[in-house]
Amino acid sequence: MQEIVKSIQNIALQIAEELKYADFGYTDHHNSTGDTQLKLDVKSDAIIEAEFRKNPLVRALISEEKDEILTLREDARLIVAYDPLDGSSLVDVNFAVGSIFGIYEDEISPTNLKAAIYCIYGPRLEMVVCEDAPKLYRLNREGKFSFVKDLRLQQKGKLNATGATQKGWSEPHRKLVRALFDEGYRLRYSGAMVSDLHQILLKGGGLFSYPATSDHPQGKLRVTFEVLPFAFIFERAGGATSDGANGSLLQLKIEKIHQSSPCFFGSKYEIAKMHEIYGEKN
Ligand code: AHM
Ligand code: MG
Repeated sequence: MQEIVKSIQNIALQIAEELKYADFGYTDHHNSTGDTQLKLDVKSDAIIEAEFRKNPLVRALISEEKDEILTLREDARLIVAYDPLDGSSLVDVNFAVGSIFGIYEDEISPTNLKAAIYCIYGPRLEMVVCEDAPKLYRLNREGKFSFVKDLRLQQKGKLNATGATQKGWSEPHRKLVRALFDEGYRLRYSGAMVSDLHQILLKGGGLFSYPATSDHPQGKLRVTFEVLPFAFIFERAGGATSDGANGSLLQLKIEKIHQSSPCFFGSKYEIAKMHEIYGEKN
């Protein structure tokens, strides 16, 4: 996995540089989810593809910005699924954004997920690498990523981050959000899942949810390169996850590379609370 981490470090340095100076206007193209691609989405995708083309361990790439799986070589085992620039529509307002990577062996399924890595481009350049447990690294003055600490969630947090338009929320979701605020939770939601989940991990707990809504019953966030990598990290940090109906996100079945799922990531307390409220007869 060290070779993959090295490739992602090179990627992070290049994308961070682009973010500082490049044009962040729109292209004339849409990706498979229907979003208009920003020049920075396309540029970040190209940086990642070029870097993994040099890595002999990578067989194929699945990207938010590519309609199909891209095979690089047949004699390797790893498939890297990635969101090149999560939260890219927030670059114009200068918020922190990120890149997310799921490293799968042989095929795309939760049990074949061997590592999850994300980079966050904020005031500092940071990277979380998770195989057995998530570890935080930060770029130092010498231009190297140095280890900062292990990330561990407490049983219960204080933050509540929930996405999608409220007019499309279900009754159980409204109740859950209300219940957490009534317990004293604070609202935190930037609109970039990397930043919002990073905040919950670093502050020790809380709930991030992107629920099913009336207009998007399968939610918005994509399973292979957004939901599963973060589910892997949260569960290995001592937290829990759910799709809102069947339990852990790490039990999802993958049918299409761009499929989405409702998703909940948190400490154990908030996920239990979610099951309690979603399970009630309404
Ligand atoms: P993106 O990958 O096109 O940037 O979209 C994903 C983002 C997530 O980072 C974030 O949690 C969500 O979309 C925000 O959506 P909404 O504004 O509907 O809450
Ligand atoms: Mg994204």
